[in-house]
Amino acid sequence: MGKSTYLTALWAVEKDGRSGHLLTCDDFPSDSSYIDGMRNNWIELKEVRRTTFAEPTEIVLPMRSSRTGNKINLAMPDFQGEIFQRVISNSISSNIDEWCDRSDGILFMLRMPTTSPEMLQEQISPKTEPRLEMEKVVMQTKDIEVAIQNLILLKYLYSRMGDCPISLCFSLWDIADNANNETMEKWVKVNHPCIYNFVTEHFTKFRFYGISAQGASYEDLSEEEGDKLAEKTTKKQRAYVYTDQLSYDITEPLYFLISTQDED
Ligand SMILES: Nc1nc2c(ncn2[C@@H]2O[C@H](COP(=O)(O)OP(=O)(O)OP(=O)(O)O)[C@@H](O)[C@H]2O)c(=O)[nH]1
Ligand SMILES: [Mg+2]
Repeated sequence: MGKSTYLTALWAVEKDGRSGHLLTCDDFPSDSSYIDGMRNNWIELKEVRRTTFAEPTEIVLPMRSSRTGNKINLAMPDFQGEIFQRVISNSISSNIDEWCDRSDGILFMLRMPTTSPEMLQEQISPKTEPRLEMEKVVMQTKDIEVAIQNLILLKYLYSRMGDCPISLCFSLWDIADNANNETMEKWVKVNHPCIYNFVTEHFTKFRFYGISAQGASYEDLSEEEGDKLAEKTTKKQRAYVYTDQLSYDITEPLYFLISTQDED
């Protein structure tokens, strides 16, 4: 969750090549109509549309490293989240396999549902109707716990791409619960130990990020909050990433994937 919004924020912030971030645009993509359309929504604090197409749309951004000046053509797919559910049900399209084969690294975007104590309470409440006719219940992909779905996806990516660099990003970070300001690595270890273990045991080059591509939730924004966000948009200080501190350089998770290639 949050893939298209992140790509949109990236384009909106880096488009003019003057951000001073690790990566910034060096030229215009050959066709920017797709991301330009979403960018307008992002600037106006409106949701980007749900991605409807099944096959990945390739977005290629010609970028430059501010460390070395090297030019880097960043190719990223935007696709409907459901595509990966096909990996889980073992019906992977050859297109996805091909994407994996020609990629240098993984930007894995996930959002884990937060389970409130009330919800748990409800599930075990004696008032809850027992599930009748159990023999008729057919297990579906959507019934698999989100953490397990993500593990299956990571396993597929690892089997296809091997030990490549990976940035594991928790999206919608502005509404995440990290009251103690733990470092991202510690937060993932404590809150999502299965994912933490899989990543650290299989990949040598990994980093964990929190990403807020919108800067805030758009729901119930007061006029004042909207004005503040608009001001941040102008200053390129709305979207941010978090590792052990907050940074407005949302190219950090991408740069991490290619940093070993970006040498003088
Ligand atoms: N609070 C908050 N909400 C966000 C953020 N990024 C995305 N969202 C919301 O999360 C929902 C999904 O975001 P998308 O960017 O469309 O997610 P996606 O991964 O592209 O989803 P599909 O294309 O449908 O697979 C939308 O309602 C967004 O408004 C964020 O940084 N903060
Ligand atoms: Mg999308």
